[in-house]
Amino acid sequence: MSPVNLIKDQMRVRCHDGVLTERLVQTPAAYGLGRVPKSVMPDATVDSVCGYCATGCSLKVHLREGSAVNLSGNSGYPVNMGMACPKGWEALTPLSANDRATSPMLRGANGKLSSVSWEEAMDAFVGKFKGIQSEHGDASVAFLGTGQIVTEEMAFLGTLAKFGMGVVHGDGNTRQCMATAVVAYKQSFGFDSPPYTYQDFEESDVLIFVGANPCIAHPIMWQRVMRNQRTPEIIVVDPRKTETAMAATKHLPLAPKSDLALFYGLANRVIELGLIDQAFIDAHTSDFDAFQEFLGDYTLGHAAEISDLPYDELDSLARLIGSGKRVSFWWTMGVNQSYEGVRLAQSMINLALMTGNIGKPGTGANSITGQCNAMGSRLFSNTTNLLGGRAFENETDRKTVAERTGIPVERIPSEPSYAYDQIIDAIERGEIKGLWLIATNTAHSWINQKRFRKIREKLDFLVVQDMYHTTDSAEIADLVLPAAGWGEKDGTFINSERRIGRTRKVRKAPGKALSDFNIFRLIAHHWGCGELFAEWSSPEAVFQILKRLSAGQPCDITGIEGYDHLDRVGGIQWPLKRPEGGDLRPEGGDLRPEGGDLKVEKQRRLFEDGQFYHADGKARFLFEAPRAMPEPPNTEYPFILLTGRGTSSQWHTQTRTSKSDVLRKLYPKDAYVEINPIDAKRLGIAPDDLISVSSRRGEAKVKAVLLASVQPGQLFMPMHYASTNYLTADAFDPYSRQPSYKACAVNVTSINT
Ligand SMILES: Nc1nc2c(c(=O)[nH]1)N[C@H]1C(S)=C(S)[C@@H](COP(=O)(O)OP(=O)(O)OC[C@H]3O[C@@H](n4cnc5c(=O)[nH]c(N)nc54)[C@H](O)[C@@H]3O)O[C@H]1N2
Ligand SMILES: Nc1nc2c(c(=O)[nH]1)N[C@H]1C(S)=C(S)[C@@H](COP(=O)(O)OP(=O)(O)OC[C@H]3O[C@@H](n4cnc5c(=O)[nH]c(N)nc54)[C@H](O)[C@@H]3O)O[C@H]1N2
Ligand code: SF4
Ligand SMILES: [Mo]
Repeated sequence: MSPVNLIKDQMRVRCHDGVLTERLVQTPAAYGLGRVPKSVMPDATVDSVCGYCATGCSLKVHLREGSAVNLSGNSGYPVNMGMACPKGWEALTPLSANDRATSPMLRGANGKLSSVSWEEAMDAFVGKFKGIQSEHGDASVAFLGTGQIVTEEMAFLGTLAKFGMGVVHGDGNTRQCMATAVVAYKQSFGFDSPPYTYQDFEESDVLIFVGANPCIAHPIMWQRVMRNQRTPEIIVVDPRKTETAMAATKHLPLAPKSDLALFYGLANRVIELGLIDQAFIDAHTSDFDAFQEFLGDYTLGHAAEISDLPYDELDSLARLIGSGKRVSFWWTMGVNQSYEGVRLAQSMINLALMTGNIGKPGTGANSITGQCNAMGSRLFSNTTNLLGGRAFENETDRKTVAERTGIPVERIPSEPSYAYDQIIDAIERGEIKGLWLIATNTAHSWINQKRFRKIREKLDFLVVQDMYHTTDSAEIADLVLPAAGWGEKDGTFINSERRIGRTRKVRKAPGKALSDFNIFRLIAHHWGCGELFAEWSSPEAVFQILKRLSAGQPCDITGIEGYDHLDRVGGIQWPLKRPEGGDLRPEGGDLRPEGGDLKVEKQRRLFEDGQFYHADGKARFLFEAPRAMPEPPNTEYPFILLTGRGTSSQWHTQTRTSKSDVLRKLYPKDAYVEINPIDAKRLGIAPDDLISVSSRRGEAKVKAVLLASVQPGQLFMPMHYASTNYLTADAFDPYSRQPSYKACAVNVTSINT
């Protein structure tokens, strides 16, 4: 049995319906995890939020003489209740890998990277970037950040680069991931505000997962679904029969990219059946009439035809959505990573609004976030939003930020940043000449790698700040800055349900590696703008600045005292406003004194009062005709390539997860493509054959895995192997500029014969 099948079978056994309460990952011993030799028995324990996915599980890290020796799930935390997935259990292992970057490295005259001191590294960083700026203007240096460092570091990076170094354009890998949800929520609700709390997984009657595979990508969220005692209907909308689809009560294997027509057809049918919540629509939304008129052309019959799904099944779904039961929509990358992702996300938001499924237990139009701190990046990275969800173009916003940071307002750019793809295009045009990558591996994860590699040649100076010197991006850098990783530094993450949790230093970083925070301090000093950041002395000091910046915004967290408060109550969801008068006294049921201490309710959802963040307090219906697929299959490239997560043990570009012996046993070593057995037979492809997958941009030679879970005419390749993005096409959502990673046309040929 191939490793892929082995993992899938384990999944099937553990999460098939009928065993709803069984836990997927409750037996770490089966993986050989959590064991410690007697000689290193721990003498203390601290809690720290996991640094992989946005679920935000809390781990108990066991220490000996101040250094981590092993870890286990934290049963007292309201997110994971003691559970953790294999990546979490193995979180400490990648820290000891022998390819850690332990010293700065500079590319010398011989073309090779070699170790230099921090002094030399800073001279090169400042010398090169200032040189480029003086020749080509301040905006000729850009940065690309991440959703995987602590919020305090993200805020420091964005503020240092933009207010300190004069950089105008900076974006992050969250563009690849969350931009669609951000724009959809902003337009519909008036602020980027995922409304749910994880308790909603347990309190919903109907859970509709769209383009989301939580069994693999968010295994502990899936465990929360398994705890639902209401015998829920679980519907998975995904072209593939994923692990989650197998575990659901209903799988709708729609034609790829037919979702928008599908959801418009469902909305049309809900109206036709008279199942809307007119009172909610009248009181809390605007533009419903225009939406209703628009829907005229999008009948359920049309939806069935475009999506290739049976009319009767869709009719039942429309009736279920309008049944008055608690219905929740959950979406991830199958929605966000689309050339029409924003309108697609809004088509689900529209359905939730018109049936009154928002602001109540078990409801919501809910974007699941990806990386451990995607939400921190969305609010505080100072990339496309000015700190705290504000706008660079808005003078009042700039003044507020200047007042609250003490940084002169003239230093705040008044134009918004280019998006990731626009930064890449600007490099191609010769407009951007210096690029700084922080905790992201662009040379593997960005779309259309062949083009990116060519464009890289146009850069005068590429700096990569990473834990490892062996990543695809570090290998093509001019300067590598060695960074501490998760577990080697302090700060906070914001998880998918808006919960701010603490992550901790439990080990010393190797060699001369420094926390990103300290690297930013060093750069500020050498750049000559250190005095602007005098108050930015530690992560906790920055947390206090962020609190100030959040005041009055929907993400107001002025009611959180500090790190100790987060520890005491098990993470805190935003918003938590400081009561008028300055004292942390009870307000609106959020803060309750209990035994003298302040206690925060463990689960809070947004919009319980029906008030949204637009000036009129109403949510908006947004809609638009579906667009044509940018690269539909044709006779030369007859397959649609879907990409995404392969197993729960692989993380993105694998710089961390490939370092664990245990995790490596849980996924296939070599790149592979999943192909339907009917197509394989027609093309003479046998299991494990090496085959060629080619697109208009490049070719990948990968192993064939024959699985009926992909439909004929479609292929699936995990993103964890570098070859995948040599095939993908640069197409983007026009509003969010998020790449459409999940649809390009490819051809398949057998190369064994
Ligand atoms: N183990 C593991 N967990 C992870 C990650 C990881 O790398 N490894 N990464 C984290 C991050 S950053 C993210 S963003 C999340 C991603 O989490 P998910 O979005 O759940 O994962 P993906 O596999 O990228 O995509 C989900 C599904 O979208 C489907 N899809 C493709 N095209 C369409 C379409 O047209 N319509 C519909 N309805 N579905 C479609 C794919 O078949 C796939 O099953 O996972 C997070 N968790
Ligand atoms: N084809 C295809 N491509 C995709 C996707 C897809 O579904 N299909 N998904 C997209 C999505 S949703 C995402 S989020 C991206 C992810 O893409 P990337 O962000 O490029 O992926 P990672 O492997 O997580 O890269 C993080 C890098 O940061 C380093 N690192 C980890 N911790 C730290 C730290 O604390 N400090 C520093 N300085 N470095 C650190 C790691 O070693 C690693 O090199 O990929 C996108 N690419
Ligand atoms: S589910 Fe996500 S947060 Fe929880 S242990 Fe696994 S990777 Fe970490
Ligand atoms: Mo992501």
